Amino acid sequence: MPGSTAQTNKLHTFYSQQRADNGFTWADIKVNQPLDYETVKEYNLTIRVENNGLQQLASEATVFIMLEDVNDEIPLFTEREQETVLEGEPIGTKVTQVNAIDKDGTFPNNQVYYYVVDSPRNEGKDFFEINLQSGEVFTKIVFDREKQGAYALEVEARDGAPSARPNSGGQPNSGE
Ligand SMILES: [Ca+2]
Ligand SMILES: [Ca+2]
Ligand SMILES: [Ca+2]
Repeated sequence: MPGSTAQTNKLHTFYSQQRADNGFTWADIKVNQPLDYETVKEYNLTIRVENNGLQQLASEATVFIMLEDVNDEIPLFTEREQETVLEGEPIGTKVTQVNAIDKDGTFPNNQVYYYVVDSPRNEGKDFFEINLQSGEVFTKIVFDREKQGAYALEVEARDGAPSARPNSGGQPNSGE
């Protein structure tokens, strides 16, 4: 019986199917569509049984369904930014702090770790380092503006558990 909210099956997320087995009648509860923990975490279904007798009898029961979070959300950076650092500043000067958000509902699926992308295309990879947990970016060299005036640095955010997304090969989700 659909209720008035998504939690109580307003959207017909679940349906029941009658099945006869060994002289008993079973009601299988099935899903019509994939469930998403980040949208609805638990459901509350009312099941009604009726007989076909002369005198109609009915009874109702409530079934609670709790979803378990899987790691299906990717950490996403909240902004792209441009920062400046003065030439001649000592090594270890903080340049900026980047931030990524992972919308998964539970730890460690929503834990974010930060990395400097280790690719030859990443111009700034030898000149900056990033704090794994905080996303703070520090200098690794003393800059000389006369040598080069600007660097592009690519950073990556990974989450804390193997991905539940298709074709992920058991690696965490990552975003750049
Ligand atoms: Ca999800
Ligand atoms: Ca999830
Ligand atoms: Ca995640």
